[in-house]
Formats: sequence, C-alpha cells, structure tokens
Amino acid sequence: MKTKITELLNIQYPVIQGGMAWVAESTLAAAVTNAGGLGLIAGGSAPAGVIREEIRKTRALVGDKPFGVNIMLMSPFADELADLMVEEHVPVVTTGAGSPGVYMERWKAAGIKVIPVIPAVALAQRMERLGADALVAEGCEAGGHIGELTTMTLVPQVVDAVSVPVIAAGGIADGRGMAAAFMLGAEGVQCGTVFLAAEECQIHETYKEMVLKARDTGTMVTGRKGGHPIRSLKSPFTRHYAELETNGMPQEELDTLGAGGLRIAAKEGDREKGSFMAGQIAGLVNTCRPVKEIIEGMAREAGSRMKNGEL
Ligand code: TUI
Repeated sequence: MKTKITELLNIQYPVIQGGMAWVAESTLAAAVTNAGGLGLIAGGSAPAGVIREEIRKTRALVGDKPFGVNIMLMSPFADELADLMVEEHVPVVTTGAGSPGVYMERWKAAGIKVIPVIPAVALAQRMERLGADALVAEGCEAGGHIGELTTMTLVPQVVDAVSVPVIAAGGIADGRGMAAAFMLGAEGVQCGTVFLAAEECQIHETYKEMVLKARDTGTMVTGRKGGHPIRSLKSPFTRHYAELETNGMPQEELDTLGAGGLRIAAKEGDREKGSFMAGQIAGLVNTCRPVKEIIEGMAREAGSRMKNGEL
C-alpha cells in the first residue's frame, strides 16, 4: 500500500498510532511499528529520563524500523523532551496541544520528520510555513484534548489549504473509516481508541473493558469552559468533573484534577478518580485483538472498499 505517507515515513501501511499519554509506551509502539504502521511513544507529562528508556526499549524491539515520539506541548518537560529527540535521533516527532514553532528548526536540522497534530486550518497553514513534513488533522470525535471541528469537515479543508500530506484522525477504527478518510483527501490515518483495546496495549484491564463496552454515546466532553476540552468515557469521574465545572471550580484546580486522572485511569483503572480518555468510535471497538490483526484488517478492508481496490 503506497501513499506519500508510506514513502515519507518508510512504513508499509499508512497507519499511525496516536501518541496517547500514559498509554502509548514501548510495547504498543513496537507492536505497531513491527506490524508495518508507525508506532508512537507518548511524551505525555513524563520527564526526559523516562522517555529515553522507552525509546531504547522500542529500538530493542523494532531494530531499524521507524517509530516516533509524540510531544504534548503543554507538558512542563516539553523543552527537555525536544532536546532528547535530537540526542536520540528519533526518526519522527508528532506534537499536540500547542505549536512546536520554537523547536522546529532544531528538529529539521537533525533530519527529524515533524508531524504536528492540528485541529484547525489556520494552524495547519502555520505549521506548513514552519516546515512541517506532514500534518495530522484531528477531528473532535477523537479522545483526549480536542478542537471544534469534526473529522468530516476538518480533513478536506486542511487538504485544500496545504500542500504537505494530511493524515486524518478522530473517529477512525476500521477499513470503512480509513477509506472515508482517503475519500476526503487524506493519505493516511492516525488511530488511538482502537489501539487502546489492542492485546499489546499495557493499560489497566478496567480501562480496556470500558472501551470494549462503550456505546456510541459513551463519551463526553469536559473542560470546554476553561478552553481545554477533553473527550473521555462517561464515568463517575467525568460526571463529578462536569459538576465541579458548572459550580465554578477554578480552572487550575480542574486542570490538575484532569491531568492526574489520566494516569489513574491507565495505571489503576479507578472509575471514581480516573479520566478514561477515548474517542467516539469506542462504540465500534468491541474486541481485543493483536495490533497486527487490527492494522492488516483495516488496510485490507479499506483497499477492497476503494474503487480501484488499491490504496
Ligand atoms: O493533544 C491531543 N490530545 C491530547 S493531549 C492530552 S494530555 C492533556 N492532559 C490534560 C490537559 C490537556 C492535555 C490528551 N489528549 N491531540 C492533538 C491536539 N492538538 N488536539 C488539539 C490540538 C491543538 C490545540 C491547539 C494543537 C495546536 C494548538 O495550538 C494552539 C496555538 O495557537 O498555538
């Protein structure tokens, strides 16, 4: 399966695994890379030492095959992670939750492929001007920190506004979604939720079960008022958080509660205190499968649904 993205990243299938904080570590990233996609390690809010370990573990599992690191730009450790990317010769860096402008020149000079995740056209154009190699256009069906636009509306508008390849994200978990993304002009997909339910994903069993059991209406968005909207699975925690928000809890306290909640969800599986981030496509994800089966199934189905049978 050949697209500009497979050529750019030197991968077999144009499937990128989302850089999910507290979720995407070396085991999952290596499984995705070894299955022919691009596995990502999430920088999340971890310090450089932790991510250096994950990079080395991933390399031990994938050899020379490409992988990436996602840098969450709201992290207090974003600066040291930016340096780490250069020191460790990480082949691909994706960024989220902000603009990577200050790091771009250094990364490009080091030969790193830089792929910012963006939720709007103006940001896409800014990132292209800064030298982005490709963009992930992420619609608000996605889990975690989201923008305003849906994948259906965002992707074609970004595709028309830039000349670098566009990867679609938000609401894609099977070959139908992948084929639809291609019809909108995307050249690849980034998936998160479907990999939460992968056999190789190391999250707490409760988190996985919640994804597998979720229905179409099983997620909600909190944090809109404070300007950091987050989509997660409905739970006692999200309902409590929404109440605190309505009752006017200061944004800083809400942010602390939310950020800590993701670690609790992934590591402890505590429904009362955890923030179980997942996308709206969780309703379609009903089986726990090996990564290889997910990626190959998706590519096969997408190919057979497209007019010429080939992506
Ligand atoms: O980044 C994500 N999804 C995330 S990050 C995350 S961890 C977190 N925890 C607590 C609070 C906040 C985050 C969980 N999920 N997706 C990519 C994404 N990037 N979505 C939206 C954006 C984005 C937003 C603003 C990208 C750029 C941007 O730029 C603003 C500007 O003007 O610089």
